[in-house]
Amino acid sequence: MPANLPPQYKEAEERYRRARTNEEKVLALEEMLAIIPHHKGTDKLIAQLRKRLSQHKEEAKRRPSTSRQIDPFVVRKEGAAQVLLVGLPNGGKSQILASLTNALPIIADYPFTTRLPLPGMMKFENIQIQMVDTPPLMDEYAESGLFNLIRSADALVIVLDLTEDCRTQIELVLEELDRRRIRILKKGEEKKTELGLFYKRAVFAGNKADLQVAQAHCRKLLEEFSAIYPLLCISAKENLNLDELKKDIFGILDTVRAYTKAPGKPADLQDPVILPQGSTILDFAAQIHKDFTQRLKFARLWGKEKYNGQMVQRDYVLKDGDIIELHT
Ligand SMILES: Nc1nc2c(ncn2[C@@H]2O[C@H](COP(=O)(O)OP(=O)(O)O)[C@@H](O)[C@H]2O)c(=O)[nH]1
Ligand SMILES: [Mg+2]
Repeated sequence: MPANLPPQYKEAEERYRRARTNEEKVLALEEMLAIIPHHKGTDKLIAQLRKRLSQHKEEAKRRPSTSRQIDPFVVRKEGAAQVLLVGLPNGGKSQILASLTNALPIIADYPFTTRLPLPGMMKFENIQIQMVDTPPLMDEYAESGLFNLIRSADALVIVLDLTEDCRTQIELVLEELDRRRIRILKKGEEKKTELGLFYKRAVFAGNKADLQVAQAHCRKLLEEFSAIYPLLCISAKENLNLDELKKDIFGILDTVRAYTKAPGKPADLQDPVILPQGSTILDFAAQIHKDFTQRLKFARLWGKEKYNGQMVQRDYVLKDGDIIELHT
């Protein structure tokens, strides 16, 4: 075994040793091959790894993992919404997850460090949003699982690398999504339901804004695209604009937060009821208690702009921040 292999290699090798399925072994081996330095001393090892990789791939084809096994590309939704970090390799998706949540992804400057989705919870004001780090869009191994995950997500953060031209990256990403019948909605565009097509809202985040080379690309990105998509430049490493990013993420979720209030008592603003935009007082009541939908007579409302305890009917459409007193 050649000396001075990087620690990441050792970690991947450990994952390989512990892997129980062929799929897991393939992932670990590909990672090892991506990390291993190429020189005379490693030639033999690389050849061995390649051979083993093709054996495991063959094996995996012949004996696909049984259905009992848990699919790592299915991420159970938690919190108010599930938002995916997607993009090309090295944009900083994993770094963004690390900066926004408590999750501990592997972050490194070689491509394909992230092979499986990894969730983490992000606090935004009084709610928790689930952020999910994902493998890059052109990862063949991840392909079908990844695009299924994207189809079921509530929204996306499309991560761009500001050290390179962003228009090219945007075109590539949109093309990859489009090939899988996933369309990104433009600003102001209504959510559509069309057979066989998946419409998603997304924030475009140009990352690495801390770097000097990023400045010109950031300006160009804002100039060209900010009229079309929600967009901003951030630095996940230096915590630049991350609060703005959180706001933008909440903004594309198409959800409202409403609060219950008992007569004569203040509302509990720590515990919102989270509903899709367009929800009514009746939808709100149904969330609080099944019976309320039958028994509800009217509601009083305290909103941001007007309605000082004003009476509203069951079909009143909620706005973010509404406080509601239900009367039965
Ligand atoms: N300067 C700078 N580098 C970053 C930033 N975010 C990530 N990186 C670096 O970019 C490389 C790729 O990051 P990673 O999160 O693994 O990218 P991923 O492939 O999209 O998950 C790593 O070397 C990171 O340290 C940032 O905000 N600023
Ligand atoms: Mg990554």
